[in-house]
Amino acid sequence: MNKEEAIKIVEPFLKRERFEHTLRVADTAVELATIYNESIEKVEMAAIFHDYAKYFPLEDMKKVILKNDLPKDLFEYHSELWHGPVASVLVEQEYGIEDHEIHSAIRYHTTGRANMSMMDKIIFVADYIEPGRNFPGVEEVREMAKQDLTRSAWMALANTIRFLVSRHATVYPDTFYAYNDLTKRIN
Ligand code: DGI
Ligand code: FE
Ligand code: FE
Ligand code: FE
Repeated sequence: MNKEEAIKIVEPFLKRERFEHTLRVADTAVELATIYNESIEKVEMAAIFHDYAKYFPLEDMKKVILKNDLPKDLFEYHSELWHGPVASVLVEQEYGIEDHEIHSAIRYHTTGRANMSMMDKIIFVADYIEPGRNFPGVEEVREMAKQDLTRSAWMALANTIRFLVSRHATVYPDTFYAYNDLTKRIN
Protein backbone atom coordinates (compact mmCIF):
# COMPACT_ATOMS: atom_id res chain seq x y z
CA MET A 1 0.00 0.00 0.00
CA ASN A 2 1.37 3.42 -0.83
CA LYS A 3 0.75 6.73 0.89
CA GLU A 4 -2.08 7.80 -1.44
CA GLU A 5 -3.91 4.49 -1.00
CA ALA A 6 -3.59 4.74 2.79
CA ILE A 7 -4.95 8.28 2.77
CA LYS A 8 -7.93 7.20 0.63
CA ILE A 9 -8.70 4.43 3.13
CA VAL A 10 -8.72 6.60 6.25
CA GLU A 11 -10.36 9.74 4.87
CA PRO A 12 -13.99 8.48 4.99
CA PHE A 13 -13.57 7.41 8.63
CA LEU A 14 -12.46 10.84 9.84
CA LYS A 15 -14.11 14.20 10.29
CA ARG A 16 -12.54 16.88 8.16
CA GLU A 17 -10.48 18.47 10.97
CA ARG A 18 -9.24 15.08 12.10
CA PHE A 19 -8.29 14.17 8.54
CA GLU A 20 -6.30 17.40 8.22
CA HIS A 21 -4.67 16.70 11.60
CA THR A 22 -3.71 13.26 10.27
CA LEU A 23 -2.03 14.75 7.18
CA ARG A 24 -0.11 17.21 9.38
CA VAL A 25 0.98 14.39 11.71
CA ALA A 26 2.25 12.50 8.65
CA ASP A 27 4.25 15.52 7.41
CA THR A 28 5.65 16.18 10.88
CA ALA A 29 6.52 12.51 11.36
CA VAL A 30 8.35 12.47 8.02
CA GLU A 31 10.39 15.52 9.09
CA LEU A 32 11.34 13.73 12.31
CA ALA A 33 12.11 10.48 10.47
CA THR A 34 14.44 12.44 8.20
CA ILE A 35 16.30 13.97 11.16
CA TYR A 36 16.53 10.69 13.07
CA ASN A 37 17.13 8.31 10.16
CA GLU A 38 13.99 6.23 10.45
CA SER A 39 12.02 4.75 7.57
CA ILE A 40 9.94 7.50 5.91
CA GLU A 41 7.53 4.94 4.43
CA LYS A 42 6.84 3.20 7.75
CA VAL A 43 6.50 6.38 9.76
CA GLU A 44 4.15 7.81 7.14
CA MET A 45 1.96 4.68 7.22
CA ALA A 46 1.77 4.73 11.04
CA ALA A 47 0.86 8.42 11.02
CA ILE A 48 -1.86 8.05 8.38
CA PHE A 49 -3.54 5.26 10.35
CA HIS A 50 -2.88 6.50 13.91
CA ASP A 51 -6.37 8.00 14.43
CA TYR A 52 -8.17 5.65 12.03
CA ALA A 53 -10.48 4.32 14.80
CA LYS A 54 -11.02 7.67 16.53
CA TYR A 55 -14.72 7.88 15.62
CA PHE A 56 -15.64 4.22 15.75
CA PRO A 57 -18.67 3.54 17.93
CA LEU A 58 -17.58 2.62 21.47
CA GLU A 59 -19.34 -0.73 21.20
CA ASP A 60 -17.31 -1.62 18.10
CA MET A 61 -14.06 -0.65 19.80
CA LYS A 62 -15.04 -2.68 22.83
CA LYS A 63 -15.56 -5.77 20.68
CA VAL A 64 -12.19 -5.35 19.01
CA ILE A 65 -10.47 -5.06 22.41
CA LEU A 66 -12.29 -8.14 23.74
CA LYS A 67 -11.57 -10.28 20.68
CA ASN A 68 -7.91 -9.41 20.39
CA ASP A 69 -4.86 -9.54 22.57
CA LEU A 70 -5.36 -6.02 23.94
CA PRO A 71 -5.38 -5.02 27.63
CA LYS A 72 -8.83 -5.25 29.19
CA ASP A 73 -7.89 -2.63 31.79
CA LEU A 74 -8.49 -0.09 29.01
CA PHE A 75 -12.16 -0.38 29.96
CA GLU A 76 -11.37 1.09 33.38
CA TYR A 77 -9.95 4.23 31.78
CA HIS A 78 -11.19 6.92 29.47
CA SER A 79 -12.49 5.60 26.13
CA GLU A 80 -10.27 8.18 24.42
CA LEU A 81 -7.46 5.69 25.05
CA TRP A 82 -9.06 2.91 23.00
CA HIS A 83 -8.65 4.16 19.44
CA GLY A 84 -4.89 3.59 19.19
CA PRO A 85 -4.88 -0.04 20.37
CA VAL A 86 -7.97 -0.75 18.25
CA ALA A 87 -6.44 0.76 15.10
CA SER A 88 -3.20 -1.15 15.69
CA VAL A 89 -4.97 -4.50 15.26
CA LEU A 90 -7.42 -3.41 12.55
CA VAL A 91 -4.71 -2.18 10.19
CA GLU A 92 -3.45 -5.75 10.05
CA GLN A 93 -6.83 -7.51 9.96
CA GLU A 94 -8.51 -5.17 7.48
CA TYR A 95 -5.64 -3.84 5.39
CA GLY A 96 -2.88 -6.43 5.75
CA ILE A 97 -0.31 -4.12 7.33
CA GLU A 98 1.94 -6.61 9.10
CA ASP A 99 4.83 -4.47 10.30
CA HIS A 100 5.09 -4.68 14.10
CA GLU A 101 6.85 -1.34 14.40
CA ILE A 102 3.90 0.31 12.68
CA HIS A 103 1.48 -1.55 14.98
CA SER A 104 3.38 -0.39 18.05
CA ALA A 105 3.59 3.26 16.99
CA ILE A 106 -0.17 3.31 16.34
CA ARG A 107 -1.02 1.38 19.49
CA TYR A 108 0.93 3.60 21.89
CA HIS A 109 0.44 6.98 20.21
CA THR A 110 -1.83 8.32 22.98
CA THR A 111 -0.25 6.88 26.12
CA GLY A 112 3.32 6.04 25.23
CA ARG A 113 4.86 3.02 26.98
CA ALA A 114 8.09 1.96 28.66
CA ASN A 115 10.90 1.32 26.19
CA MET A 116 9.46 3.34 23.34
CA SER A 117 11.08 2.66 19.97
CA MET A 118 12.26 5.51 17.75
CA MET A 119 9.11 5.09 15.66
CA ASP A 120 6.90 5.11 18.75
CA LYS A 121 8.48 8.39 19.82
CA ILE A 122 8.25 9.92 16.35
CA ILE A 123 4.50 9.27 16.09
CA PHE A 124 3.87 10.24 19.71
CA VAL A 125 5.75 13.53 19.35
CA ALA A 126 4.42 14.29 15.83
CA ASP A 127 0.87 13.88 17.14
CA TYR A 128 1.68 16.32 19.94
CA ILE A 129 3.55 19.00 17.96
CA GLU A 130 1.89 19.00 14.51
CA PRO A 131 1.40 22.65 13.43
CA GLY A 132 -2.30 22.66 14.32
CA ARG A 133 -1.64 21.98 18.02
CA ASN A 134 -1.55 24.82 20.50
CA PHE A 135 -1.29 23.17 23.92
CA PRO A 136 0.50 25.24 26.59
CA GLY A 137 4.20 24.39 26.26
CA VAL A 138 3.93 22.92 22.76
CA GLU A 139 6.45 25.39 21.27
CA GLU A 140 9.18 24.16 23.64
CA VAL A 141 8.42 20.56 22.69
CA ARG A 142 8.53 21.53 18.97
CA GLU A 143 11.95 23.10 19.35
CA MET A 144 13.26 20.18 21.39
CA ALA A 145 11.98 17.63 18.86
CA LYS A 146 14.59 18.84 16.35
CA GLN A 147 17.44 18.43 18.87
CA ASP A 148 16.57 15.51 21.10
CA LEU A 149 13.57 13.31 20.32
CA THR A 150 13.67 11.45 23.64
CA ARG A 151 13.66 14.64 25.67
CA SER A 152 10.81 16.05 23.57
CA ALA A 153 8.72 12.90 24.16
CA TRP A 154 9.48 13.19 27.89
CA MET A 155 8.36 16.85 27.88
CA ALA A 156 5.12 15.97 26.08
CA LEU A 157 4.45 13.18 28.59
CA ALA A 158 5.11 15.48 31.55
CA ASN A 159 2.76 18.10 30.07
CA THR A 160 0.07 15.48 29.44
CA ILE A 161 0.32 14.12 32.99
CA ARG A 162 0.21 17.66 34.43
CA PHE A 163 -2.83 18.42 32.28
CA LEU A 164 -4.66 15.25 33.31
CA VAL A 165 -3.87 15.76 37.00
CA SER A 166 -5.03 19.39 36.81
CA ARG A 167 -8.35 18.09 35.50
CA HIS A 168 -8.49 15.41 38.21
CA ALA A 169 -8.50 12.83 35.39
CA THR A 170 -7.10 9.33 35.70
CA VAL A 171 -3.77 8.58 34.06
CA TYR A 172 -3.33 5.25 32.30
CA PRO A 173 -0.38 3.25 33.71
CA ASP A 174 1.49 3.18 30.37
CA THR A 175 1.64 6.98 30.48
CA PHE A 176 3.46 6.79 33.82
CA TYR A 177 5.65 3.93 32.60
CA ALA A 178 6.62 6.00 29.58
CA TYR A 179 7.35 9.07 31.69
CA ASN A 180 9.38 7.15 34.29
CA ASP A 181 11.35 5.27 31.65
CA LEU A 182 12.24 8.42 29.72
CA THR A 183 13.09 10.27 32.94
CA LYS A 184 15.84 7.69 33.51
CA ARG A 185 17.08 7.97 29.93
CA ILE A 186 17.30 11.74 29.43
CA ASN A 187 20.59 13.36 30.29
O1 DGI B 1 -6.29 11.45 19.01
P1 DGI B 1 -5.65 12.80 19.20
O2 DGI B 1 -6.63 13.83 19.69
O3 DGI B 1 -4.90 13.27 18.01
O4 DGI B 1 -4.56 12.67 20.36
P2 DGI B 1 -4.23 11.52 21.41
O5 DGI B 1 -4.67 10.21 20.87
O6 DGI B 1 -2.80 11.66 21.77
O7 DGI B 1 -5.01 11.90 22.76
C1 DGI B 1 -6.38 11.90 22.94
C2 DGI B 1 -6.73 12.38 24.34
O8 DGI B 1 -6.38 11.44 25.32
C3 DGI B 1 -6.07 13.69 24.78
O9 DGI B 1 -7.08 14.67 24.95
C4 DGI B 1 -5.45 13.44 26.12
C5 DGI B 1 -5.98 12.13 26.51
N1 DGI B 1 -5.03 11.29 27.20
C6 DGI B 1 -3.75 11.06 26.89
N2 DGI B 1 -3.16 10.24 27.76
C7 DGI B 1 -4.11 9.92 28.66
C8 DGI B 1 -5.29 10.59 28.29
N3 DGI B 1 -6.42 10.50 29.00
C9 DGI B 1 -6.39 9.74 30.10
N4 DGI B 1 -7.49 9.67 30.84
N5 DGI B 1 -5.27 9.06 30.52
C10 DGI B 1 -4.10 9.11 29.83
O10 DGI B 1 -3.12 8.49 30.22
FE1 FE C 1 -5.13 9.73 18.72
FE1 FE D 1 -0.89 12.10 21.41
FE1 FE E 1 -3.83 12.21 16.52
